[in-house]
Amino acid sequence: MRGAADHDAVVIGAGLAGMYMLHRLRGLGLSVRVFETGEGVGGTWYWNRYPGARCDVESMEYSYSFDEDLQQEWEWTERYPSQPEILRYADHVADRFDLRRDIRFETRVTRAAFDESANVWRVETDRGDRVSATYLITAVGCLSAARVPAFPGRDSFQGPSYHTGRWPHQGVDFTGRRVAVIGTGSSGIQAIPVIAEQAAHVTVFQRTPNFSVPAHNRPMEPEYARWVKSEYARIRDTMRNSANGLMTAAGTGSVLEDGDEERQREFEARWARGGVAFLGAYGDIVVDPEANELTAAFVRSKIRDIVDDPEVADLLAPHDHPIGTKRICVDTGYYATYNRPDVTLVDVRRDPIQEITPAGVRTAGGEHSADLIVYATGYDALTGPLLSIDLTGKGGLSLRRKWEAGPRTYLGLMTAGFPNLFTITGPGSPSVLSNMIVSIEQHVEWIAGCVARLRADGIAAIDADPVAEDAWTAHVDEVARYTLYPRADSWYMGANIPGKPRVFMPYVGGVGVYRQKCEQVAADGYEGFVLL
Ligand code: N01
Repeated sequence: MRGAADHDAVVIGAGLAGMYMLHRLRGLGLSVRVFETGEGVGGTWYWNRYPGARCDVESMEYSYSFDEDLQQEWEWTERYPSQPEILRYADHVADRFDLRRDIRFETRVTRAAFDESANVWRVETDRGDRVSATYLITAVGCLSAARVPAFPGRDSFQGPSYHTGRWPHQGVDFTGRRVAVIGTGSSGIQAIPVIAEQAAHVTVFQRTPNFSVPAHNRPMEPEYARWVKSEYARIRDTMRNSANGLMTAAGTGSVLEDGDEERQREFEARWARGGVAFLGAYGDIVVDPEANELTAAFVRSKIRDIVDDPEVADLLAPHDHPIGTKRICVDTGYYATYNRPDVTLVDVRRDPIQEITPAGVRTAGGEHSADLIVYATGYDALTGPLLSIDLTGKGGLSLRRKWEAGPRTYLGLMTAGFPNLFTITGPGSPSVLSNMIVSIEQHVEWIAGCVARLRADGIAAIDADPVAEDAWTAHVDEVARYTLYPRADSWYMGANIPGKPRVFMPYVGGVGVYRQKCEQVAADGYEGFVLL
């Protein structure tokens, strides 16, 4: 079947998606080459080694389900897995399934072009590889294109500076140092309390306050782990068919149906339990503005309760976006950190950053000296990692050109004009709105099923039908508009990147609904795709 290609498939990325894709394709008897920029496997969990880095999905749910022995044998030590523990898990999976022999590390794919005459992808890397493959599968992650804003004078800073998503492997010693942290998204909110414990002083530069709920992390309770393992078949099934890939069902009632006391009780109970499930209290929190405001008001009241200085509490309380429309943060002691005498909050909306100087950060109000700068400034999300590769499809069509006005995909799996190119958790799929590993497994299994079918039927290539793609892209937009999501200047909307089209990129229709749609499409002979 391979014809003239060097490999049946090239997979870009050896994070949790690329690793499983390799395993599945091998299972079909395919020859696979994986290219990975890092020195090791793990993707997000390889790069994000900043202090406090931890997944906000619980350990028992943030793990592969494809291998029964693996899910029974692996022991998680905490309710939420820390970055080092997830990286150990990724390494274990790589060893267990002997994945490394097909992965070329420290190698970035720079270009890939579809050769119509041979129906193959020609792939180039920064190490000079030139290989061809029948299938090209991107497993590049949704939040892997780290972004440091182009502050004037950025390179003049005399001390070290680090982006949270490109953290040095040997770690950073903050002892006795004055640290500037720019950014208060999930990464900043996790890192700030841990850095503050070590550093002499921390100055936090906040542009937009974020809503955060407590994690209440704790050691894993062995009886709980045993129970989940004994019920895994049922629990995984629930997760796969849920709205967001989690095992706790989201509420379906309305915030507005409950009286004040009942609602307060519900929010308190969720707050005490901790984690992202807070937003699952009711079904209309990210849909109905009034329901949303009542929920937001509860979190603001918690911030005021925790933070001693009312002015600082006011600065930390978000007012500019509906709760949940930017990814809700999950923290350990974040708000309480501002009660420390050695932590200062600078509101850069009122007092903007003008430049980075050799000695620190200058805002309109003056210079804030620092020995070290931490950029917790986020990512060019979803499209960024794909467009950083020079991808060319049929007729010399470049993906950058095609997506100039925003990503266009069919099911987030393929984009018309780029035959045999599959995008794991691409824009237009639930991806970042879900428990990523559930969405990764669903995509990997769908793609493997599709490839098996193409090979069995002797079909050289598959492409998205432009009509189906238009309809899906419109549907993704339509469903988002039904919610409050488009109201926020979030990275879901591309709003954090100057000049990026303002488009809601992930599919908000729910993991279970989306899975059914994908399965139906396959069962109907790949409806909406063109078989070449
Ligand atoms: O990035 P972000 P992140 N001047 O984009 C600020 C996942 N994740 O790395 O909001 C000043 O959320 C920016 O301000 P604003 C999770 O999905 C998960 O923190 O643009 N400030 C914002 O405060 C998450 O959502 C976990 O006004 C500037 C911050 O930098 C996603 O990754 C942990 C600025 C960026 O926040 C990204 O999170 C970590 C500028 N010029 C990450 N530019 C867990 O599982 C940007 N900012 C727990």
